[in-house]
Amino acid sequence: DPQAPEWWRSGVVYQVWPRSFADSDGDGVGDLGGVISKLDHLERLGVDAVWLSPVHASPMVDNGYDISDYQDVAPEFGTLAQLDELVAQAHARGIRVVMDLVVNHTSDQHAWFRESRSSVESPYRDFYWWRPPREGHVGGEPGAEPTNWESFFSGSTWQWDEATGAYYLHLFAPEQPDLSWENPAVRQAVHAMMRWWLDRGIDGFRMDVVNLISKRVVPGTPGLADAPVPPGAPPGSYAAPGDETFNGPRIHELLAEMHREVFAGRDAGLVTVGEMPGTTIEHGRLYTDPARAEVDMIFTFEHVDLDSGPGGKWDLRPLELPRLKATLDRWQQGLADVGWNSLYWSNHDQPRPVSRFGDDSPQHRVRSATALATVLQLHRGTAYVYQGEELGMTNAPFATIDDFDDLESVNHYRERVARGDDPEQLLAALRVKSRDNARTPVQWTAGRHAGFTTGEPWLAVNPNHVEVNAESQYDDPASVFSHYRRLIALRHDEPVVARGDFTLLLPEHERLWAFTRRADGVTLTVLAHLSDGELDPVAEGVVASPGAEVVLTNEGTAASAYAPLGPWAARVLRSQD
Ligand code: TEU
Repeated sequence: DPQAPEWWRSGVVYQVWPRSFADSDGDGVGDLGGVISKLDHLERLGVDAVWLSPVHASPMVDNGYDISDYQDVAPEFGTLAQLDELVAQAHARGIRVVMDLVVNHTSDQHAWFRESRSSVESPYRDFYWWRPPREGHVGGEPGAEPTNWESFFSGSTWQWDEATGAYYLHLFAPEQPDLSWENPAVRQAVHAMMRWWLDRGIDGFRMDVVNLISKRVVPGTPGLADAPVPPGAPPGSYAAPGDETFNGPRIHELLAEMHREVFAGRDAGLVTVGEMPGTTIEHGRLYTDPARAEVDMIFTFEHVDLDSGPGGKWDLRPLELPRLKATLDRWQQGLADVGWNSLYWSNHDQPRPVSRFGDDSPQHRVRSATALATVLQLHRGTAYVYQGEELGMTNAPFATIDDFDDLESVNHYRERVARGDDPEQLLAALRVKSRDNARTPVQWTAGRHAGFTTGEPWLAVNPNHVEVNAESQYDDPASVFSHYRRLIALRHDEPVVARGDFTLLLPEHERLWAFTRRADGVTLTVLAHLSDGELDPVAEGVVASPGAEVVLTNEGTAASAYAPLGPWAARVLRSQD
């Protein structure tokens, strides 16, 4: 029921990354007109809400995650009036609209930062983290940075600013200075901005890296501590901060305050989801416990870190199915009695799931995309679908470094090549993990530029749009799109999906992902064979329950409940006590 206050428990949120969704004016960049023009697609899919990645005014150093005006729309995306129209048209179809909230940092072009950097006397000075050089060092020289922290986007997190002779903190790009949430004026300004958006009619926020807003301040100057340097790292290297910035000492207080100041007393249907890398189950329970009133749910990262080694995201590791199952299972158990999970395979920062967790060869692409969707969405939690995932879009065939756009990829490549690493090996890792894989234009048709734009797309369209596109999938019951549609309908219609307990079966099995969901005498059994070949579930140890009926499958003609599973087959069984 879309009117229910907690619609999101059985609901599905569709993420639009506007730059690559649909272009309505032929400039090669997706825009709000494009989103409006595709509301039919979303309605047909059956999603409950859209999460719109940032469309705010921005110099686009990090594709909109660097906001220069929180209360305006970037001209390449459209106007505030169009955003209002999108909200109205979405609401008319029963689809809610969730905005991105990027307030760990602003753009360096935001008025607050321009003011802040202009003078040490500025009333905005303490909106950001300004610090003197390390004692005994000269500002701007290597090693003089206030801490040894390494930025998410390579290099130091500290930028020397000649004008006032101080460093400012940026956990991401230098053009993304971190706001100081220690300053009550920052908090009040952000809360006011959030209320302004809710008054405009939006339905909630996805909060960008919101668990980074409380930095661990230790008494004394500069008040921030070095991160531990991994053993064997050359002296003077930067180190990724951990407890110094993630889930800091005031984080729960700050989120509770935000909830009080912004959400209390408003429409119970509003939804909040905090993006929270580096979060433990213990913190996850605190963040999402309704009694604490912080956020409704969080995005965690453990399951998308399993194919990385100790060297971080570019240090490729093979993915082992038992570890993936165990990770999701731990979160299911951890947030079973309090709290709530978000379920996602992909977003604009992650490679395409069918290429990463499935098999994107022509032979297995459709089956593996649908098997993965089935498994994920029948866990307990709110399900997220990232644009193109519902079409089975794959990673892109990037040939050279010039084919990449994202600053994370490009900075990493440059820094490592300069250090003497092998360019071919670096490229191999970028092809697997670059965020650009998720950012190629959505494939609407088999035609020119996949129907994304009538102009020249800002990032090349994947040539496989000839086979993989929306138009060819709508009326094909065997398509990825049709399967997502049935799956979303099942989530809505079957209360056990939101309410039921979760039991993982055969946790050590390397090819079978099987679990049950149970509530009110109803049991759903999910069986997914995540590999080529054939698998007999009963022979592998699944106990057949009498009277189980197949309610969803990606196998085409319905097999019997416990028949052997073909390559990448997924089957959902329902039985009643
Ligand atoms: O991402 C934050 C984050 O922790 C990661 O997703 C990170 O950017 C990525 O894994 C690097 O490998 C959020 C946004 O989703 C991302 O697009 C922004 O670049 C980032 O914050 C800064 O705003």
